[in-house]
Amino acid sequence: MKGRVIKSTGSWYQVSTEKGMLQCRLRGKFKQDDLKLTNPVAVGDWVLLSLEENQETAVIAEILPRENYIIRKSTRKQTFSHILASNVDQAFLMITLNNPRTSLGFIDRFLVSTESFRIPAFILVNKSDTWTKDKDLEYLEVIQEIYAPLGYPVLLMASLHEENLKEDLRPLLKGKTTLLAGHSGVGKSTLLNQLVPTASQSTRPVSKFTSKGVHTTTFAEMFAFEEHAYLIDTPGIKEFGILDIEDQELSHYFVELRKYLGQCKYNNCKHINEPGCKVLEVLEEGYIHPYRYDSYIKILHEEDSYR
Ligand SMILES: Nc1nc2c(ncn2[C@@H]2O[C@H](COP(=O)(O)OP(=O)(O)O)[C@@H](O)[C@H]2O)c(=O)[nH]1
Ligand SMILES: [Mg+2]
Ligand SMILES: [Zn+2]
Repeated sequence: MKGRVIKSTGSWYQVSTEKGMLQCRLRGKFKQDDLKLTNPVAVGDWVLLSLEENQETAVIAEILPRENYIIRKSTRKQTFSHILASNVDQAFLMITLNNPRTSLGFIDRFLVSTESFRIPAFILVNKSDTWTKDKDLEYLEVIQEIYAPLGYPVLLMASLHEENLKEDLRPLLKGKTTLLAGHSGVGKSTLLNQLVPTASQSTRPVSKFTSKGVHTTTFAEMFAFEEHAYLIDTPGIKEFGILDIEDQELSHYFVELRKYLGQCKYNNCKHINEPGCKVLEVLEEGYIHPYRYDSYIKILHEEDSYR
């Protein structure tokens, strides 16, 4: 029997099948290609099951090949990664402009991880009701100026207050599995509760003292928005992992750099300071945003084990 993992709570997995929801577990160890993972089975995985004798629970016999996946660094083991979700059709990155401000570096790391699988990404700028200062609006302008022209739609919202979000987002969500990601406290669960009232995901105020949201969602979980449309709520993420990307490959995942690849003098150009580098040339001419180039260089210089 085939099913899709919609929730994991450590040792048990909730799997949606044609016979309804089944509690499933793993038997033995799974071989995980070359990935060093802290979770063998991820939300979004398609799996093959065999029913146990009681007919009420099942064993996951096989994980079907993943079309794509989004990972983050394990919080416990430095060189390990944790698959947040797999087999997603598109990703919503929710961000906020203040308390706390989502950094451009964080956005760019996320976009590298979605681009590596060509997963379409949207940027949801939430809590629009709190934008009172010039510096919020200036930051918003920078975000719109950078990402919209690259093909990442920038949507503004106030998930706590808007009534029509469900209708507004319905055309985007239809027929797709959508990953909802972002720092803790930005309002992901609040949005999810608007879209899927039965989800009743717990939400919690951002702490006044630290401006850091308290973790209320500990595991990713998938919810049906309507038939064939799913949303995956993820726990707040500090950093995304970028796995197995070679130096020369990284620029493939910056859409605006990708355009110029093959035009540098050296075919192994990393676009740092090489002579005849096309990327540096167009950066100079203003065709690449300096903040994006900055992110590129920062990710390039990170330790391999962190990528
Ligand atoms: N002012 C304002 N607060 C919001 C909005 N959306 C969510 N919040 C609040 O932000 C806090 C964190 O929300 P939550 O959905 O738990 O964030 P999550 O960690 O991303 O799931 C809660 O106190 C929400 O009520 C919004 O649009 N405006
Ligand atoms: Mg949450
Ligand atoms: Zn170059």
